[in-house]
Amino acid sequence: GDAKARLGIIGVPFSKGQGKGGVEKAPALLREHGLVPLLEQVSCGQLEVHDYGDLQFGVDPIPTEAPEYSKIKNYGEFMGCNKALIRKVQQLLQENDQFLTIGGDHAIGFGSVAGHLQHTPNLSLVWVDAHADINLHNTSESGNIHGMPVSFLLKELRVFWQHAKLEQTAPVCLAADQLVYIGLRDIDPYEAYILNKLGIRAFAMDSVDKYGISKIIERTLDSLKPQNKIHVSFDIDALDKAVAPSTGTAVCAGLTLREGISVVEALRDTNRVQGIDLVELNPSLGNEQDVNTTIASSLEILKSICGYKRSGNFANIKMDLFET
Ligand code: 6HN
Ligand code: MN
Ligand code: MN
Ligand code: MN
Repeated sequence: GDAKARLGIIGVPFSKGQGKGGVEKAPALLREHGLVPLLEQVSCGQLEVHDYGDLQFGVDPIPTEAPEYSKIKNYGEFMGCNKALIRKVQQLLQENDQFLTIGGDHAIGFGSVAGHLQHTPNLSLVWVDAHADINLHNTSESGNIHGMPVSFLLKELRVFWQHAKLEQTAPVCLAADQLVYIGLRDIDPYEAYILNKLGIRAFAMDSVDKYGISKIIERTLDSLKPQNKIHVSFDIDALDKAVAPSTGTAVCAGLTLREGISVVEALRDTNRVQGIDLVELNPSLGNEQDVNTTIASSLEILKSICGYKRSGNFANIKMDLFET
């Protein structure tokens, strides 16, 4: 059969992008729930999973020429973690065909996608989330940097982050026309302004309701350059509270688990998904059943991205039953 594809996993127990503790426990918890053997099983032996453990990271200083960054909560922690992640993702891609980053909060979406871009400049990004995470330091109402990672990635918004010296840490950036959002339903006014101004494709929940998820998936795939690799950044709060209650910024009326699975199955079937994030699972929120439900949903999403087929999979069976 085909050579096995290699998937590298990195845990990023970072929680300083927002105010709630607990989200840093998700990588260890998903491992405890058998993440690694599960992903090897569902891919019917097609995937060789390498767990690189948890990222080690430090704190960067706030640039002295940018006093306005001190309005952002934990900028130094954010930059320290993401610089380490940018390097680590490049290592993962040298040693594997695909990588999975497990958060932590969504602030790590910057380092995960930026690291990916430095290895593979021809990249498209699908951001599955209730939120747009595209605030600037001067538009954020909360000061929480998990609401800003996308703005660090886009070429069109670099001018607003001059003091972050991104040309040193992440010179390759993303063009706004290679970003697609799915699942949005809680967009800040300035975020809506930015999305509109840059003409970013954003399929909010009203579009999902109006056209159905299969149409949204079709339009998503149509808008990505067919030669590009794909990064899927999946914020578990994209899913409805009923299936993902244990998350820090839950919003009602989200994607059903089936809609979430449909999205990642379709992306997976392009064979172009090279980077994946699963973020914002917070086991300190909700009761035991909430936590178990959210873990189960997270694992279903990851299973599907990694090759689980609801229609069955006989790619790697050993016995040819109808032979002779
Ligand atoms: N997330 N737009 C809000 C903010 O604080 O900027 C919410 C951000 C949520 C971020 O869910 O990854
Ligand atoms: Mn490579
Ligand atoms: Mn997010
Ligand atoms: Mn979110």
